Amino acid sequence: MSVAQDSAVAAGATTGSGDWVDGLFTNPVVAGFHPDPSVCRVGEDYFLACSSFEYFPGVPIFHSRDLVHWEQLGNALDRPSQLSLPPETPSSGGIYAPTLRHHDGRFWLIVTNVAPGGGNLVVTATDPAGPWSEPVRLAGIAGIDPDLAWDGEGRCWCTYAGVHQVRVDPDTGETFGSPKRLWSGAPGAQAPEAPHLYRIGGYWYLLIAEGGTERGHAVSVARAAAPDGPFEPCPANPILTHRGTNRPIQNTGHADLVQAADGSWWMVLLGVRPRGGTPGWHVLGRETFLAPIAWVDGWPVVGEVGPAMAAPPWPPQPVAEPPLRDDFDAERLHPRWISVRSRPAECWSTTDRPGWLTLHARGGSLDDPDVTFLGRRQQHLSCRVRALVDAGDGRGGLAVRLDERHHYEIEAGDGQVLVTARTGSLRSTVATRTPPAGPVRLRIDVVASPAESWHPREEPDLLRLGVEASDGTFDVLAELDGRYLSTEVAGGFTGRVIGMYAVAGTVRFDWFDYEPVEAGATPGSESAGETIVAP
Ligand code: 6LW
Repeated sequence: MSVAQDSAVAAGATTGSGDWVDGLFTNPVVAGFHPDPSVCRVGEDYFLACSSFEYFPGVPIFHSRDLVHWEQLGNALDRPSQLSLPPETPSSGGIYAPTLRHHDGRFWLIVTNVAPGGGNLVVTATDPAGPWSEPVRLAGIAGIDPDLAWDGEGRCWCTYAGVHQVRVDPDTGETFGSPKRLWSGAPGAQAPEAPHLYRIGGYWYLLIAEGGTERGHAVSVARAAAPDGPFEPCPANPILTHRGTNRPIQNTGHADLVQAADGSWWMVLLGVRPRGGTPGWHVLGRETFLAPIAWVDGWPVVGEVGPAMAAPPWPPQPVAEPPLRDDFDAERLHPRWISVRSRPAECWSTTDRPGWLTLHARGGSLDDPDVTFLGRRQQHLSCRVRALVDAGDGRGGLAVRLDERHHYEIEAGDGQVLVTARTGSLRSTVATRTPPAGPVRLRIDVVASPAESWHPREEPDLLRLGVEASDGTFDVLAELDGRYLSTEVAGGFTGRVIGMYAVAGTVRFDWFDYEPVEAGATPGSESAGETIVAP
């Protein structure tokens, strides 16, 4: 790797969105748990949607003008009437892969809610920032990963995992005829899914994922003269996979294509960044990556998806980075804040004590499906999170959550601060402290292991949980191995979410800081040359 690439990689690691330095852009372009990307273009504007599983609101929607810098506009499913995730919804259930399209003056989003009473849902909007419509349910489709494509006669085809297809009326949810099996990728390959259907030139192209969303993940393509086949597989399939390689980005698959305004073609896809020894643990979930597409003999060709790649041939259009500190002065919350399954209005407020976020416990703990929790995705391999917490009327604090069975937290209340770790069936209080009276600054530092692991059992990262004094001194109560909050240990489709919670009474938060730390720097260890990256 050249020096230029090195510096681009380092710069890219500092933002949740992609970066663009010296003619290179950095991957991922949407960091943290943002899987199953679907993309469309309207004029010079690109829009992107991702899956969101058990979190509310659901389906984050992003905007970009250069495909590299993305800004979150909102969430398509942000009202309880659109998104029901009852307590029986398991973690990694709920909202699976969406498809986002623009057709006939409207944005269309189709998605599966894999929750009791869910199903395949279509919502529409004229403004992708919202509001999105109430959902229309497609009762005739029993499968995940639905796609919508319209043909020249205005007929709408819904193609979904399997790979199956049926004609639909997305306005009413009606299906016409029986679903038909189209193509299933390589014979014997597991999980043919994530289909997207496009009319490009004289052909209909069917892009799918196969091999499962883990290390065997791949992208394959077939084409036909008609939207319902018969499909001819590309002789070069799979057109993308990183399986069996030592590339830093793994699990590449679940892709979508978009043609840029200048006529060039691009792919968005999911991938992961494992760290540590073997088998490699990814802790941020599946993230969104970008890669250029070439067309050769009528087939799309995509090369290796790298952490730094040649930038598109148009000028960069950076987006405003959200501030490091959320001080809860505004009544509304930034759309990046997500809660577990629901966010009842009576459980949170920014006006109760103006300038503070007030959380009211509602019975459940972090081990339960109905905890009062407000968090954001961890988007950087190394980062520092802190909050000023007033637990005078309750118990709560800061948590790093993968699911109900995998979370670390530092909690204030009853005149004490304690660190608790839940990994699988084991739950343990790791450390306690008696802080001075009054609001307390809780802090969690996530410190990534080096990209090249020196030991086969090395952890992907370390999490330091503790209390910060007003002069910044960090009293570390516990240092915990990050592998237990990874997908390879916990399973599932999500990634880490870091946030605030209340498990008893009322807990108030004056502010919440999330600071990316450059790869190689050591947060919390000033002597080791700490680098906090400005927004
Ligand atoms: C999604 C499937 C997949 O529905 O994982 O990676 C599933 N691909 O297509 C959950 O995101």
